[in-house]
Amino acid sequence: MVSSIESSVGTARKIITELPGPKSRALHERRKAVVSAGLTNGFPIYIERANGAILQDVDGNQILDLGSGIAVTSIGHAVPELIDAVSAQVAAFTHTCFMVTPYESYVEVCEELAALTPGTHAKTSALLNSGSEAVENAVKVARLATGRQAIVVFEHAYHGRTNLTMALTAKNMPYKDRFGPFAPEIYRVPMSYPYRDGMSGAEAAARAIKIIETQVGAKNVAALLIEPIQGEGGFVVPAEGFLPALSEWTTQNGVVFIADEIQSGFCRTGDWFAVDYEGVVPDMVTTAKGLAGGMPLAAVTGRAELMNAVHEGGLGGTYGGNPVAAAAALATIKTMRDRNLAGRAREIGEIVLGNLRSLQLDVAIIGDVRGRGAMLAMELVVPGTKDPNAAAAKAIVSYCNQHGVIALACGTDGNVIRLLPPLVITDEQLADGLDVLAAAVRSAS
Ligand code: PLZ
Repeated sequence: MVSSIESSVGTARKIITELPGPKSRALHERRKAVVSAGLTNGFPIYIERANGAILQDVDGNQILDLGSGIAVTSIGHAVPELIDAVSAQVAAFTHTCFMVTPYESYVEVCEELAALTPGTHAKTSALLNSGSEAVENAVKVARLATGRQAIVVFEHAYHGRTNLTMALTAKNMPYKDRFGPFAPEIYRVPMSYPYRDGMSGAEAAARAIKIIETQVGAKNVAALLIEPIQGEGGFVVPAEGFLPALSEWTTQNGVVFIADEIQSGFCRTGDWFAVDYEGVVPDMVTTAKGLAGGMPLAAVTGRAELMNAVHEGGLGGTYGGNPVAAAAALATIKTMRDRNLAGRAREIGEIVLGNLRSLQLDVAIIGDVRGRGAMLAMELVVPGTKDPNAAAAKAIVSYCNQHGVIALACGTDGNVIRLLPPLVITDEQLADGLDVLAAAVRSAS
């Protein structure tokens, strides 16, 4: 078994060169000649191998990963179950195209999705390659099944970078600027953002619904698409009651409620899905990222009557549900179940929220600390105000990187630091990362 080869990656952060080191810097020069300048690297250290929550770069530095490749490697790096499942599948066959000749693992992944996503109704899925593609397909199906066109999205939303999903995404720079024209029939309404709007969930839902009803018309709306906890837009956790109220309104009005759980799903928030927290049952769920432990796989899972309304051949793609990615997903889900990673996410949440809240008492730049499970953030402000402090976020990320910790910024105003550690991170690793983060915050204050 490939997994029995012992990893050479240690379990602690260890910095042996300046960062990025000489080999990374040389690779970065090579990159510039051949990789589009449109792609940036938050932290240009080149990775050679990884294990658990530690990345090892080409210069031999060991970096603590508090980002999981943007919420993807939730089960950690180089997990034996995943290595074995993927290796065995590569040896068996790598591709047939599910639309040509099917295979069992595709069906098994869809069975897992039907069982794990909220609600006991009959559900079917389509497997795709990326989160953006899953969102695109959810919108296609919702429009076809309802015979309506309008799609309602929220302020600060992020749903992808393809043409349709750029239109669904809120933020102009860097995602949309000069890439238009964008797809029509997309309407944006205010999100519940307790730190900034001070509204209850019910009030914020009423505000959004009023805008939909007066400016779009309920009967024109095919779907309401929402991240139950927003990701790129700033880890905005809506006030309690917001999601249930919207869900109820969609049910009353024949609107498809689509939960985009691409970042928040698969144990990240301490449940299989973020909507589980308030018992909301979406009509459709989009998933990707954490689903397959790093292999590219995404899915739309929805009520069978919606998903099956599509004519034969209406959904598909060459690689969607690729056998290697499907094997990775099955190993990932099993690992999450066996190791109770949802429970571990809740523990991580308690540790980190407690830590950041006490730090907040000491410094003036942390306006808000929020999150659930292992999807955690602090929003940085100019002291004494609520004005976004993107400079502080930038300084904190850079300090963390210089000290061998990956932390990511996000937010419409770029002023939020988010933590998305692998759920297998140890208490020691987490404490180490939080120490570096606290030093970074103090140095930026
Ligand atoms: N929906 C909620 O978080 C991807 C994007 C990073 P893809 N988020 C990371 C970047 O700058 O491109 C995401 C998400 C939510 C959809 C997507 C899109 O998923 O797999 O990146 O297409």
